[in-house]
Amino acid sequence: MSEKKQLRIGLIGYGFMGRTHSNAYSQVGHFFDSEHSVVRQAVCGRDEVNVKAFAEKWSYASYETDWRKLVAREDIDAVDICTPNDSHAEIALECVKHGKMILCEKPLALNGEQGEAMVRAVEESGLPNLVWYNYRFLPAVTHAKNIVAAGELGRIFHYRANFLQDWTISEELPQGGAGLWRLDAAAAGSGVTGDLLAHCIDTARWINGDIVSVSAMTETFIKERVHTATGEKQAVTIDDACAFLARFENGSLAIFESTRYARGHKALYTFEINGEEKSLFWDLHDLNRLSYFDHGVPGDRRGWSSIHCSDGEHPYAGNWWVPGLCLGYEHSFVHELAEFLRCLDDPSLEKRFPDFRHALGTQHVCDAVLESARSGRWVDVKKA
Ligand code: SOE
Repeated sequence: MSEKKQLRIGLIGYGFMGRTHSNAYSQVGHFFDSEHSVVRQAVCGRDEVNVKAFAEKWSYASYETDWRKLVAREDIDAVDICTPNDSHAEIALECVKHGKMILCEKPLALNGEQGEAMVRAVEESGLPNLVWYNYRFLPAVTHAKNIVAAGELGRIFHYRANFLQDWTISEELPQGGAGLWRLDAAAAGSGVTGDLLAHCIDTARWINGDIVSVSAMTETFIKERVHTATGEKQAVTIDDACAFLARFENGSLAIFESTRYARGHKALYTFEINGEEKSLFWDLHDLNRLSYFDHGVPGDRRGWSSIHCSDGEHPYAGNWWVPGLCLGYEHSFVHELAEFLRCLDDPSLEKRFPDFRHALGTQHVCDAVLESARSGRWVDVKKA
């Protein structure tokens, strides 16, 4: 048996995202070839009973209750930051000091200023780095990217995306604490803009290029919620909903919308792109399908078709089961990790995953969106 290089992971934070990443660590070696084997070396969380139970359930070799200890450990090669957004920058900068590669949950940081410091640090160190914008790596989404990159759509006119949820409509829902930190701007940075629109923006920039300017509106529908830290009602400082118009560098126009108040929608992420020759549409609730319209087909046969991206020729699909069988949400994380390993094996290869600098570009769009909503004006997006 050939000796593989080990990539020993230290995971900090083990909530919902900790589980998706741990699943990727456990699966990737079974389905993707690499010179590296991923080792679940340690997991870190403040509650010893819970973190120990997580380590056992997900086969981590050890656990820590102090993240600084984990980052300093000699037997850790890469740190996965799965904590709330307000700690990403501090942990990432500490990782750089200790020479650790970093895999960071999205969004990169609370804002562009923090993001810039993170990018400077990782780029000066030369350490490999990744941000978990996972949706890019679903076969149908990567297929859309490849079709657009091949120039098949011709001139692109429009991009539109939505990410709709409904889980915060109740006034009784508190803000802050485990599971609910996304409702507290101090921990999250923003509401739907950084949490949900950041995904839409990442995919859009990847497929359709840079966004140059935005005009946004936001709303906070529930003005006060009990904070779990104090037990008192406090002002809600996140955006509950956000919609914005955007101009892309390629001249196309966009409209983006996100809310946690779209009753009936749990995670309806959709995007559509309209070109002169073709249009594409994708829907997270039917994630294996890419809807495809080709104006080149004779008029009497022309119409939207639905490509089930599960054939051996579709991105990533051939690494899994036999043609026609479905993949799910969790596979997107496995694919992103596989792309990271591919570049670790051969750093001269072109990166197909978002690194800190790509994620900073998305962070700058989010900042511009929030500034536009505050000022009521169009705002130019800073380049990353
Ligand atoms: C919020 O509900 C959330 O879990 C986001 O934080 C994730 O990034 C998104 O993929 C699903 O929704």
